[in-house]
Amino acid sequence: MTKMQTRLPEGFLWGGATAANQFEGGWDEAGKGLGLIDLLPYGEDRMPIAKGEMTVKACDDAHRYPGHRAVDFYHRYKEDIALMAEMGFKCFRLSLSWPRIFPTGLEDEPNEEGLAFYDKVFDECAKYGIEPLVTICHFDLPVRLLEEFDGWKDRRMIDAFEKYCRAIFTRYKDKVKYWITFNEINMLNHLPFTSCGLTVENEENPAAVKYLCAHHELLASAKAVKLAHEIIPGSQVGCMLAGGGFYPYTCSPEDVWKAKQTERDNFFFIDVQSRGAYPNFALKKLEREGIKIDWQPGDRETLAEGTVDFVSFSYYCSRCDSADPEVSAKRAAANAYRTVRNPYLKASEWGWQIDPLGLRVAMNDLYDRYQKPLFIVENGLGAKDTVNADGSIDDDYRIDYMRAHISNMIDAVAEDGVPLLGYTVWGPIDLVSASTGEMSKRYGMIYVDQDDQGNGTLERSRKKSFYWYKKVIETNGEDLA
Ligand code: BGP
Repeated sequence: MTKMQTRLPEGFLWGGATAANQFEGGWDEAGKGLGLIDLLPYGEDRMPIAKGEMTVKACDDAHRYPGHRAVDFYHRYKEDIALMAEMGFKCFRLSLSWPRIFPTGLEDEPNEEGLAFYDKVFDECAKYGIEPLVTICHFDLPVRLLEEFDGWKDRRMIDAFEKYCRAIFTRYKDKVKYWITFNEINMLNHLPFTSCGLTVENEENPAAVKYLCAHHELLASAKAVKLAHEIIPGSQVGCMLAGGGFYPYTCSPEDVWKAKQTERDNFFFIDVQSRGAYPNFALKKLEREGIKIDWQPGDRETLAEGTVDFVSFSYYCSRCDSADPEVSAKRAAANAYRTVRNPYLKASEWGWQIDPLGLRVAMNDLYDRYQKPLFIVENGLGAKDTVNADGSIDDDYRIDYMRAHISNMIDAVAEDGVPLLGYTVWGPIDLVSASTGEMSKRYGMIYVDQDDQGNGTLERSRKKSFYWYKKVIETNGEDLA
């Protein structure tokens, strides 16, 4: 009989998570090409573009692009990784910028300067014993591929992605063991441009095009898993879900059924990545909606051969669903897509509803469904911080949020037996918000001096939560006080 874990296991991967475009800056340095996310401006056009409702092809002078400088990890990686090490990080989740490595995506050979940058980052991590967890594609791809192939609509994207994967697996095989193929793959349904470069503005049937892109991404993901296992023996590759369960608004069977359907739609893509085949409910749904998947010979085998080793997810909030149109109309913000407001929950300043127990629910649901180890790769509170006269920052609200979530996470592991590889807080060093492009929506335990207009020294300073998280890591989650 296997011994049930009573607390978090030894070697639990505590850390923090970032994404290239929100963190690195250096957007046109050392041969880097233009990435789709470089086109996302600050201001009122950001959301329509992210949702694919407004077409953009290039940057212009009328907009400001906060991702171009982001918070300059590109030049400050040594200082930043030293700060993470000081907090005791065991793991640093970062994404690679595809256009830094293949500037247009069409080259035969990768950009050596781009590869060399991440070598330096990984070597710096190794110095402190920090395990990198690498997202291969976090809302990113070379803009040239959009022009050439119309992005993920075209099957040739799979080859472009495979070429990119081969280059990074080969180069970093001795430095990176943990990989994630696509960040929040289900975001494709909600933010199609941010997620995969898809503009639905002029599409007759947006849903059909989304599923076409998803099919290609799922094949690309499966090929990447197989390739990683071939090139890097012992590597672990995960899928990634924008997580958080859907509660029925009431116990009426109609509400329960509605919530179940929404939740299954949410799981669709990671069902494929975890189990190696399209789930029946999705096949039936597509059939009902008259959407044909472009199955080519070998596709089914590719999916079956490329199932992931672990299931990773972000968790900021739970969601709610109702069959009643009147209730459905009362919506709250919830990480990119709005949800029925849950009257039992309080919300963050940005309206995301706070539900620590929901994390335990989500972990149990995911483990029950997939029976694979989980990895919480994003969690945290986006909040405004005030800098005191002496430079200190008392972010007790952030500590409270993290304490409550970590406590539920430990219960899921220790009381429910859910295997969990690690926990990486989103944006441990303040970075640019994906949804709003703001700096003032801060997740960090390390403050970055920059405002929403891009003014500031970019200097880093430790918040109160820095010392709190350090202690949590030191005690492997025993001391959450
Ligand atoms: C997730 C994304 C991240 C991150 C986070 C917080 O959806 O994977 O890139 O930004 O949400 O969202 P926001 O920055 O909009 O507050």
